[in-house]
Formats: sequence, C-alpha cells, structure tokens
Amino acid sequence: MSYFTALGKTIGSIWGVALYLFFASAGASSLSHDSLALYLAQNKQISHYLARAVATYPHDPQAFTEGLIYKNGFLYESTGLYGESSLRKIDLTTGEIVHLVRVEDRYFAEGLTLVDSVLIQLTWKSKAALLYQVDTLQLEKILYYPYEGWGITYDGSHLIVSDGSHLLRFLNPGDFSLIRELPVSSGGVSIDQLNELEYINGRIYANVWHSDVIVIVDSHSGEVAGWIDLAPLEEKRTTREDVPNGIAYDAEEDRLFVTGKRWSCIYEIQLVEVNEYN
Ligand SMILES: [Ca+2]
Repeated sequence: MSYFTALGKTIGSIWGVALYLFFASAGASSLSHDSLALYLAQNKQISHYLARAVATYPHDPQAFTEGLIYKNGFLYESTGLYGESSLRKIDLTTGEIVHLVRVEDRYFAEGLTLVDSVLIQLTWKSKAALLYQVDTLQLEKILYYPYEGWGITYDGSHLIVSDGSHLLRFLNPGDFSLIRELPVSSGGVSIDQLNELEYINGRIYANVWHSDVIVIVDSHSGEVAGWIDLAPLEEKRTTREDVPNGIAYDAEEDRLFVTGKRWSCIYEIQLVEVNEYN
C-alpha cells in the first residue's frame, strides 16, 4: 500500500465515521443520495460490488421503467407516467416488444411481479394493483391496497412491496393483507427511497431512487448485507430522472439483468467484489 493510498484510506475512514456520527447524533432517518454510496463504502462488514456488464440487449429508450422481471426467455416490463403507462412482454435477445398493453391514462404504473401465472402491476397513487394472465396479458382483476405503489417482488410465499420509504411490507398475495413490515437499515441508519425490487436467493435487491445504488437486504433482519454500485455501466443519464430502476433475475441460468428509465440497453451484469487493497 502506498503512502497516498494509506492516507486516502485514513481520510476515508475518518470521513465515514464522521458521517455516521453526524447522522446518528442528528437522529436523521436517512442519508442524502449523494452520501449514500460514500456511507455504504465505509462499512467493511458488508459486501461492496461493482456492476460489470457481460452482455447488453436493446431496450426501448422511451420506456420509463418501473418494474422488470424475467421468465422463460422474456422480460416483462412495467412502464410509468400518466398517459404513457404500459405492460410489455419483451424478447430479451432482440429487444422486440412482442406484446404491449396500454394501461388506462388515470394510472401511473409502477412495480411488476409474477405469482404463479398472474402478473401483478402496481400503480403509484391509485392504490390499485392490476392483475393479468401472464400468457395473454389479459387484465383480469384489480385489487386495492392502502399504500403508494413503488416496487414489488415475490418470495414464493408473500409479495414484498416498497412505497418509497425505508419500509418493505410483506403482503398476502391473495388479498394484499399485511403480514409484516421490514424496516431497512445499515449500521443504524435507515435506507429509504427503496424502489424497484427483486427477490434473489433469500435477499431483496432494491434500487435506491435517484442513486446508482442497489442495496442487498437480508429479508429477515432488514439489515443491508451488501450493495451494488451501478456507476460503472456505460449508460449515461441525460436527465435527473433517467435513473437505474429495473432488476430482473433468471434463476435457471443465474443471470442478473438491470436497466433504467429511458435507458437504451438492458445489461446482464456480474458482481465484482471490491477488494480493499485494489
Ligand atoms: Ca424486479
């Protein structure tokens, strides 16, 4: 380790401790987006990964991505905004939208998940979840729930939903009744603005809105077990809203996909753990 590397690490450690003490003493419930990655990077107890693109696939650059899942060679995507919301079935390899269902103009579509043969699409402020048959994308039912809808995923037993706060809620998939709440934190500091979700092998991957961070959350404790920095991906934002907001997982081939709002690519990524001495 060079002198400057050592000096940098020392300054970094002091800064990390100072950040922690500041937020702890202020009783702040969360970190600003700019300081989130800095704060997480100081915690050597949690895994820090950089996203490395191993494949890229086309993505509609007009798609305001709010939810993304993978099933049998296809991606299913929910796009947002009033008057532009949609549900899409996309051929992963070609990027071709093989089926697009427009969502009523009164809804701002949000997260998307699959429970057995039913796609569940949240809406932002309407408190309505739209249920479709996955084979036909036929809208079959609307369920109502009392929260803002942001992200949604499924752990095989329960829905897990976010509402932009630090709370994840586990819901009964049949009637959306509340099973339990899971506050998400790291080192005593709440991590809020949790958005798009994906449940992978016992952990909940969550995009933190307006950041390049995906936090990997222990689904029992709510503690952040690791985090992914998406900044190395080539996609460049053109506006503040063109943020990462799509996580999909192919369990059969262990492939992880990410994209973002109005991104022109979907990335298959590998997670490269940051070595302290690199
Ligand atoms: Ca997802």
